[in-house]
Amino acid sequence: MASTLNINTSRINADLMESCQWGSTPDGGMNRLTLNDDDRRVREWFISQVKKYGCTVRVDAVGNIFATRPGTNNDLPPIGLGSHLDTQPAGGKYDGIVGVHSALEVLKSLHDNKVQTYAPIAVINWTNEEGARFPPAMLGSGVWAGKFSPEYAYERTDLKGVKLGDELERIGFKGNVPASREANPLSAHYEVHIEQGPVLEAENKPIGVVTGVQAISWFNVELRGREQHCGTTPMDRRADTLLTAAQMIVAINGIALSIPGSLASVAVINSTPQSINTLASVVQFNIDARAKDDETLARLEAALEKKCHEISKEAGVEIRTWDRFWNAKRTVFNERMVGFVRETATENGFGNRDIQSGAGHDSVYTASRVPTSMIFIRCKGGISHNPAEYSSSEDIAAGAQVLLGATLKYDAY
Ligand code: HGY
Ligand code: MN
Ligand code: MN
Ligand code: MN
Repeated sequence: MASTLNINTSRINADLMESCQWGSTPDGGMNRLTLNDDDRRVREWFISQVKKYGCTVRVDAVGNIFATRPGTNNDLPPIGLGSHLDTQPAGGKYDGIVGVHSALEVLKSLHDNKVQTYAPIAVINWTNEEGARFPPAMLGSGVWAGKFSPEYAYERTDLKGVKLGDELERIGFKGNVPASREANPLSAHYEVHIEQGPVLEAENKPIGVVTGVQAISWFNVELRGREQHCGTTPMDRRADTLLTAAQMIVAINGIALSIPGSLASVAVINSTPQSINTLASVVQFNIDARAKDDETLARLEAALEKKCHEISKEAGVEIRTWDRFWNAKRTVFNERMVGFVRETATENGFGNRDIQSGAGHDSVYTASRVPTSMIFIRCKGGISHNPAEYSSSEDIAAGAQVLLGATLKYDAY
């Protein structure tokens, strides 16, 4: 039976629009890169909010923020309700942000109704989920889970050579609490997130019961040729580095199309010396490779590497770097946690559509340590990582309502 406790629809939507003032773009989207001044402002706003609702706040050594509301038994690790406030450079108002606001709304609803949970509740903002400024993605939750060291995170640099650790210091969010699950234990983790795909909208369902996340790898590739004069180097006697990269990008696309359940994308490319009449000597590009399971991803990775080396040999252009610098294994969420989401969604009349996530989330890393699952809400046209990203205020409310219900079910079991 649906919990009688209801979240406040107008409040969660007003809060979300308020917090999006930092980093909003004229086209209605968001550009709030992790640890920039807009991220600092929204972090400060978030902390002011949670303090008003009885939370103690801890900031860990990589800037993860844990806002903990006491329960009856504070010897228990809190139930984590988290997501991320950083966005893509051409992002939307909902990816990650909906999750933090859903957690915030659950906190406010519990507080307003004087409901004391048995376990404490921790509302969490994870640092650098997007990995857009400082690759790889999900870095803050990855450090918490022990996948990366804080030192590795501090050394990650953006395109201007700025280090993540220096930015944390600059904005005052390099916390004095160790960035570890031992220092910030959780008993479980729930995350609300927009689907970022077309399935729920196509089936006219507001809620998705997320059962897991596909496998992901990111590569850095650097090709080395030599500068050559565009006007004097005969077409049949070139080692054209940029052309070779283009041939690889086409091949990468073709290979992913040929392997069912896999995806591969190249969205970043740089070449030097960027002169109209000099053939490039160095080309660097990234590959985002994903697949429904680890075996398919391994097959995709091997095929990409083999084909690109063949192209390189044929072109006489060296592959100087072929570096898989990040891999997140396929994740299967905790059955019991998924069950509570499914029950709550059904009780509230939101359907109970099981769905696998194509996107990575902080819940991938929390799931490697504690029982975890996610709640998806429908988003318009499945658009995401785009200023036109949109979820309706009703669907945002539905996500928070399911989060509240599932959290109370987990707390009570
Ligand atoms: O890359 C992803 O899937 C996520 O947006 N970090
Ligand atoms: Mn996200
Ligand atoms: Mn994202
Ligand atoms: Mn090689």
